[in-house]
Amino acid sequence: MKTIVALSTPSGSGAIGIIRISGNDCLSIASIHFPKIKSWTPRKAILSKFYEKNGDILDEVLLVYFPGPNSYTGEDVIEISFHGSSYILQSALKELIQSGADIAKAGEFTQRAFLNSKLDLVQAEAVGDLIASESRSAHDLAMRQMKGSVSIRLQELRQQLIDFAALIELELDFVEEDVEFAQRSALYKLFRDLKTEIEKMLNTFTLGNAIKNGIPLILAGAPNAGKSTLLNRFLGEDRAIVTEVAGTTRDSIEEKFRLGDHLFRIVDTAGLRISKDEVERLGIERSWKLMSEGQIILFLIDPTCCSLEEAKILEEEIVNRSPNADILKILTKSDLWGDVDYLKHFPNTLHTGLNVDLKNIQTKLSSFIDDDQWNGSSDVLIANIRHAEALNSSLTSLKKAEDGLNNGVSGEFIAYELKDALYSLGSITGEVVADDLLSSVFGRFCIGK
Ligand SMILES: Nc1nc2c(ncn2[C@@H]2O[C@H](COP(=O)(O)OP(=O)(O)OP(=O)(O)O)[C@@H](O)[C@H]2O)c(=O)[nH]1
Ligand SMILES: [Mg+2]
Repeated sequence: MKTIVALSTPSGSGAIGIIRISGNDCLSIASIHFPKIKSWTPRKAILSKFYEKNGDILDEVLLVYFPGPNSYTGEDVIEISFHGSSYILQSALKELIQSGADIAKAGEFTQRAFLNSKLDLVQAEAVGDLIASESRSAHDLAMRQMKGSVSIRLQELRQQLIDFAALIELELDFVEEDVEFAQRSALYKLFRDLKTEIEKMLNTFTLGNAIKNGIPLILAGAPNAGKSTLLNRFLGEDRAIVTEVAGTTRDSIEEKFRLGDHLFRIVDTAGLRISKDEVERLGIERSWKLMSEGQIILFLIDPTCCSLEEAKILEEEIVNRSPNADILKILTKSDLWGDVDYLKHFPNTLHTGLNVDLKNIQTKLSSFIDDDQWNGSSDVLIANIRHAEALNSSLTSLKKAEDGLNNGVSGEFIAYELKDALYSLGSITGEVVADDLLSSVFGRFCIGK
């Protein structure tokens, strides 16, 4: 394989910038630019000057040599810490390319690590997730996947299927003798167990995905309820326009913010009412759609202008249209309440108002996650859509095989479906790899990773 080179730190200037080289010719290429290094001691920081081909000194650097296979990629790797000037880094890259290295493609270092069995595909993807993590929980999730908890569980599932598939194949070889190596009752049990296990893993996807990409929160309620005000308070900036005009927000506004250990994706929406205004109507349609997809809806009610009856009607409609969402009611503008009679109809409801601390709402939001599988013993959390899709297709194959068994179809058919299920499970960790899989997985990485 060609030796590759890339800048592994962000581009632009910084205190240092690290260039990474990997491949068989790593040492011979580097030696051109470090003629003074006589002994490349492995895994020891070496201080040396980087020479351009014309003999000029470009920089004084610190470098580390990791001979393969004990390196990130499994190949010979050299990491060079330059002073972080974009001129120095671009010049060094140009020099190394002229000396024979190829510029690395996105994710190519990690792809090589995968090809050299340094990590499996789930772990490689976890490296990408770790780099992208924006909260403690997303970081923890990536670390768990890197440790291989998902991979180990998948390996166990696959092994059980492989053992059975082998027995069924054996039967096919002896079809004339009409022998049954794979006991049908055990096969039923295996299907049941595997299906339960895979369904359990799939059920963790909503949570895993929310932890990775942000827990979706939808701000909903009548116009003027104080939705945009609350959005701005969460973000700590004047992101959305706030006015006393009902119907200020038209288009939805989405932002991320971190609260405690978790990342949230909050969406401010157009206030819900019957409107003749075309733009506002479209905004309201969008609000309903978002709510039907949302996981947690913050339903804001302003008791000073929304009658009890109106509030109840709106609540009912929200519940009907978003049956799967958690709905958190919040009464707003507590500083204006005075003696509002209907507060007793909303006991223990959270509230906001001028100068009211958001602590209670924040605690409640965190509890949606903390009480869930996150803190539980479930080590295996699916957070990647690719993994969820593969689990789904293995489940479909297992169900087909089970139906086939019920209907007394031939061993050949069952063997075929088992192979399909095995293929889908194997594609998650990369034990079986379709042509376009690697480029789609590693293409999402940044260059130099
Ligand atoms: N006194 C008081 N006024 C508030 C409070 N929260 C919001 N307001 C005011 O209520 C009005 C409406 O607030 P917004 O945040 O724009 O309400 P909204 O729900 O986004 O309204 P639409 O975008 O029209 O749907 C503004 O004049 C705010 O200043 C509060 O806690 N106390
Ligand atoms: Mg608004």
